[in-house]
Amino acid sequence: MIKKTFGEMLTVNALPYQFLLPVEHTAVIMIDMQRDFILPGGFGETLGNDVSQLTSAVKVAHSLLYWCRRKGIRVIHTKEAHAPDLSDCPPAKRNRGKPKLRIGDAGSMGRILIDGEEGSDFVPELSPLPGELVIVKPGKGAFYATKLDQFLKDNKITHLLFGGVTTEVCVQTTMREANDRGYECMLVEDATASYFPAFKEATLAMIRAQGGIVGWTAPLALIMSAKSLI
Ligand code: TIU
Repeated sequence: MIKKTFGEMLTVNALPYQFLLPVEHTAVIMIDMQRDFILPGGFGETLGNDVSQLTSAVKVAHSLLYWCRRKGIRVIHTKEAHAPDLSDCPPAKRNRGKPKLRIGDAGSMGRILIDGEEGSDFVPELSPLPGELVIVKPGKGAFYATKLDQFLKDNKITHLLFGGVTTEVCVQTTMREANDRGYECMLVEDATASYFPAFKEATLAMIRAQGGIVGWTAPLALIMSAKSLI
């Protein structure tokens, strides 16, 4: 009877304490696993970053997506990318800093951070499957100027798992806003990465401090070995 009402509930030994995961009401949001951030020649490298820092998260993110698909957990992918005419790119974003190439300039994987270009596409290991939602976002957060919140509400999603890059920029911005919007959020520790390992560790600590002020964190192995309550 309970099972019919609530469906399967997993208990994850997360930090700062146990995370209850209602399988039917959970989605995983994989943030910006694009060539522009992960491979040489893209946006991340033009900003002066060592993109090799992100490679270890790709394999774990792949395992996370396949575990979610097997469980029937809905998979959502986001990509940070702009329209070819840059109409959705604020000048403040394009003009910031002294990158080698700016957003919209021609690079070795096409125009930097432009939707439809090779660099804006996902790394092959993390390509969406047919039917999975892809949110194209002009900002760091996945709620700003997108239909993400409406989609989650339409599908009765209350709990979110997060992976992707980079931990302290697009992942953290999205997770903080999801938390404000009332979603129960857990970041999968080894399915996310930063160009700055210390920033990743600080972000994980910030999220779970103060009794889980932004949410929970757990490595993928603890999620995959979670016991079912019912
Ligand atoms: N630069 C950096 O760390 N990240 C971004 O610009 N976007 C995302 O995090 N996706």
